[in-house]
Amino acid sequence: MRLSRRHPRYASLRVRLRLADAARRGLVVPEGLVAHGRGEAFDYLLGERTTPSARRAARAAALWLLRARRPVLSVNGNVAALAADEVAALQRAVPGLGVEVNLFHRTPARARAIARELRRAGVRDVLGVRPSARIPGLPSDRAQVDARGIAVADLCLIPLEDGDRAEALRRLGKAVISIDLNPLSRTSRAADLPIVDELTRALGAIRRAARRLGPRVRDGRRPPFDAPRALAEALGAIDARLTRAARGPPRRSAR
Ligand code: PTJ
Repeated sequence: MRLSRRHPRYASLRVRLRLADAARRGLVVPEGLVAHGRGEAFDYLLGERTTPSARRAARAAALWLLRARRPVLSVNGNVAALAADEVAALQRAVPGLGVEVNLFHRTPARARAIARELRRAGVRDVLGVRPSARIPGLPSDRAQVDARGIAVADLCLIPLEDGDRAEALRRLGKAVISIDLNPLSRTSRAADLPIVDELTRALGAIRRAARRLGPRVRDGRRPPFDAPRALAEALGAIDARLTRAARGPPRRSAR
């Protein structure tokens, strides 16, 4: 299908094409397309841009990642399809960042295809293709993890995650950074550091912040982050947009 650059929703249509193509290649499950639609709806309400609050969260996330002993980024089908290049770039900016395939709808073939996509983009040492440990108390396939990755991580960066696993990771004492456009989701609410922003924008913002901070900030404690405030600010941004829209289009002055 050919898309016109002049279409007012060109950027969004391009992303949809990319996801649909990834679904045909078996990277993304049909449920992933539905999840994307939910994300798009929240992005629309947020104004399809990174809010100042999300930018602050991304900067804090960069510092947490640089100071972690063993940080791991969890990758599912949607993340591989939309952001494989950004994942590779973030791994370059955060030395020691593990990248692990972790799937809700897991088949060995799908895990291998996602790992291939990540390697093609330049990700080094992809974990999770052959899971070797389990997160206790989780019934879904997302419990299957890599003994060298999420199982031993002190910090997990979890984009487009489900609430059950976010909560299970926290119960294990791991620090959790989420990327989720829905500030009301259980994942956003469970995270120690929720980033309410679109996946590729958020990964890019974290990478740029990590590059600016550089390795000199490595030593030191993780500074506290006010997660309830970040979520309230995201809801406030949505509220402000809806309130403006409800007032109707700006009146033309009668001159
Ligand atoms: O590849 P698999 O098998 O691991 O499955 C992946 C999906 C996404 C299907 C699975 O994790 C799932 O069902 O996720 P949920 O529970 O629907 O949650 C996805 C969350 O991500 C929702 O809150 C969406 O609003 C949000 N979301 C969707 N697309 C984006 C997003 N957040 C940020 N950026 C996006 N592009």
